[in-house]
Amino acid sequence: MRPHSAHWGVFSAGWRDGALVVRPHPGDPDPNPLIENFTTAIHHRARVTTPMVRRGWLERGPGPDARRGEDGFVPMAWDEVLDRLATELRRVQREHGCEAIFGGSYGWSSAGRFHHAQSQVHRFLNTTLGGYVRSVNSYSAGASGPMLPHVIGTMEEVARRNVTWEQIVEHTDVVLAFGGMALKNSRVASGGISRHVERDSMRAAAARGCRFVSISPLKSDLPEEAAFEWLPAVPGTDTALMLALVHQIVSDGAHDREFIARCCDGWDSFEDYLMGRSDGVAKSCEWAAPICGLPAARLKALARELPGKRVLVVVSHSLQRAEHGEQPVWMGAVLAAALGQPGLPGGGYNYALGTLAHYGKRNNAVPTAALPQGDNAVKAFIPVARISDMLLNPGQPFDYNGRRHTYPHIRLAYWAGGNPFHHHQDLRRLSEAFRTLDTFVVHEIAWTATARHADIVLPCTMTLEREDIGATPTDPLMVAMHRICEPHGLARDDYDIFCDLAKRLGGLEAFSEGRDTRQWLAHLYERTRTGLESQGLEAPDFQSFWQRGEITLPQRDDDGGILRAFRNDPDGARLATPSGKIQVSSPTVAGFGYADCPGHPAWLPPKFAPDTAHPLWLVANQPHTKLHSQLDFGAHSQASKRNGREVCTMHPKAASARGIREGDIVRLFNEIGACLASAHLCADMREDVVQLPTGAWYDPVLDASNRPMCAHGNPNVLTRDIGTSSLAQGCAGQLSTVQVERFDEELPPIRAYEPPAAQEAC
Ligand SMILES: Nc1nc2c(c(=O)[nH]1)N[C@H]1C(S)=C(S)[C@@H](COP(=O)(O)OP(=O)(O)OC[C@H]3O[C@@H](n4cnc5c(=O)[nH]c(N)nc54)[C@H](O)[C@@H]3O)O[C@H]1N2
Ligand SMILES: Nc1nc2c(c(=O)[nH]1)N[C@H]1C(S)=C(S)[C@@H](COP(=O)(O)OP(=O)(O)OC[C@H]3O[C@@H](n4cnc5c(=O)[nH]c(N)nc54)[C@H](O)[C@@H]3O)O[C@H]1N2
Ligand SMILES: [Mo]
Repeated sequence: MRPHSAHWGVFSAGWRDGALVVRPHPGDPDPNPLIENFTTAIHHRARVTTPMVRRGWLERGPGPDARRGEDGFVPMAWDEVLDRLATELRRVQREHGCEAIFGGSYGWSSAGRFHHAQSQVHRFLNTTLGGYVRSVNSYSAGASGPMLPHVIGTMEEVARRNVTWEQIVEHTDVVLAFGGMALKNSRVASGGISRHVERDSMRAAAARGCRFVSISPLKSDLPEEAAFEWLPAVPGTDTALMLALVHQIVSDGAHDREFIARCCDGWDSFEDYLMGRSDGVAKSCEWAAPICGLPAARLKALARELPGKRVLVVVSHSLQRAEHGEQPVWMGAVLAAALGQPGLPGGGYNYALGTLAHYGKRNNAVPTAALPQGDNAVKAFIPVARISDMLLNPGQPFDYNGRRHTYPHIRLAYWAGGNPFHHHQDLRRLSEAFRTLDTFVVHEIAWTATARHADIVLPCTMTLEREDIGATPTDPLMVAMHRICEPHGLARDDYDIFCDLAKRLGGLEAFSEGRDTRQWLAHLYERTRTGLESQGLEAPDFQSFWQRGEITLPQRDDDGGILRAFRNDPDGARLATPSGKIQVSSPTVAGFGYADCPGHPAWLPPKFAPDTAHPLWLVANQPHTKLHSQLDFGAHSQASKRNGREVCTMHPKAASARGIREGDIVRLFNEIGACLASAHLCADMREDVVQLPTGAWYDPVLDASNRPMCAHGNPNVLTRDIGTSSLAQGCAGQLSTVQVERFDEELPPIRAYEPPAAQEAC
């Protein structure tokens, strides 16, 4: 057994009687079952075994093509495919400049820090061609990333260097968890996670008397260990609920005036809005109750339990992955400020705590490995979730964070380490968008829908087939990720593919700096070693680290980050906002003049809410059996499917009104698209919600009436490709509106994992 690491846990792996066996790290108190997905994935038929070129591209050359996604593929030897790709990269650069190359290439790829595919592709494009059109922000935090710095501080500070689980166990009286804190989510961290502490921390806090309140459409968003109270609010209405709590607290005169005067800016104009002095609508509990679908008395009672307590407000990533997603992120900070809590141990506002294992943790006191990406000479960029808009609207303007920009005209897109047919919305529109390209290049381990839409598919190794370093700044264990098996088929490391391409483009030295993989690992490890050495700690050399398989890094004191420092000394440790204080209102944001993101947090009713045609909310959240779409074909993910389909969960009353029983195959649909799923009935959820997680591989087919649908259950055929607002333009894929009906036609087979048959060129 040898050590290895994934975004979902540290483990060791080896072969027993011809089968791959994985064992969680012995120090992990609550291991993540997702590691089981590896056991059957490694040689699965869905793996890409050889370089492939789309037949239409080969026969007619680069150019827009409606057959992308449906065409056949021709296998090609590595040397020939890399020659052709190098020639095409040069052509695009010569004819259109690097502004025509999209290398934004979003995606999580795998945990090793050297083979981090996004860093590899960015470094390659920077060092060999001079740059590429990039993307900013993430699908995780598309709205909060740009919003939080206007209000309180960067995402990193507010999410990652703030309240710890240790503080919650010791100090917190009430955790208000908007969007819950589901263990399925906090089991994951990019770069790896060695100890899953969330379950035990919640249990210990609850045992001490800490009260957890989960505001979420699904009861399953907090574990039993938290012994929580559940407020099943209507999706997308958290801002109204928070406004009502603050309205009640202010009406009772229970807000912390001293903290507000000392640490906040712009309270008065917000209070005018809150109390209805500026718009004639008091944001009272009676006002919010019908919006949120909760009794006013319950909201009032909750508001009255908060003043004087150590209260922690948590807003999950999911809340901001929706129309007007900026508002709950801002309002969460204002709620905590009204209670005077920011900066207190275990109190205040910790955006996103519980949504990933990065948050609620101490930070390492030494740096960990990261591959430098080089300099990008191209200035053009897009907010990451505007990919289809960019490809479909070259030359058109778009708003972002107070400025107006223009979409570049992209001819070539280069993707490594991500699956846009997992992460993006309105997948049929995305298909159309990729068809506008001259050339689409994808490095993949498996035949995802993204690979199927590519012109050039290059098979890359998966993590178990190569050596790497697993590390993240919020986990003390740095892991020597040993190779567990040989590459599948002709797969090669992303790094080696880029080296061979760089050589053809005359940029090998700049890209590789003359190092092979082992030499890079030793080079990247050196930063950590010197960090240890400079603190007088044991600083093993690379060979010793590699032989030991892991090393435990020192961590910083639990000092409460910028918010504690600011609370203790508002003048000396000003926040990085324009006023140096918490911006309850923001003249900067008001100055942008966006109707969809005004100058203080506000309730903005969604444009897309349930109606008679689509009466149910769709909650398209993270899957509990995999990370995104990764290893969807693996054992653990497959075991949760029924009839090969993804499972959607709905309330028994919503089901019986539609003649749907447990296990029936249903069709979910709206004006965007449709998909099949197997229905699971559950009373612990709102009646007006159907939940279908992301992650099932896109499997487009036509039904008996020739209407397109996904046979497998990918919810992104149902989500709208709209930005959260003109400010952040983030992904709004968490919520949609749908109708559901029993599907009585003959079931189409699932073909998502069948590789395209190798064809001969004509
Ligand atoms: N409707 C809806 N949509 C969502 C969300 C939602 O809540 N609702 N959530 C969003 C969020 S938060 C996120 S982060 C995104 C996630 O979206 P992605 O990060 O794009 O999803 P992954 O499935 O992790 O994609 C990683 C891909 O990299 C491949 N890969 C793995 N290792 C390697 C490697 O070493 N090299 C290369 N070249 N490839 C590799 C995997 O096979 C996989 O296809 O989805 C977003 N989409
Ligand atoms: N197992 C697993 N864990 C993961 C991931 C994964 O793919 N698989 N992905 C990881 C990544 S990249 C990220 S960014 C995080 C994402 O973290 P999140 O985005 O927070 O995770 P989700 O599961 O999408 O959403 C959490 C819960 O929010 C609730 N919710 C949805 N809409 C609303 C709303 O309007 N109001 C309220 N109050 N609640 C709402 C849903 O019931 C949902 O279960 O998860 C990480 N963890
Ligand atoms: Mo994410």
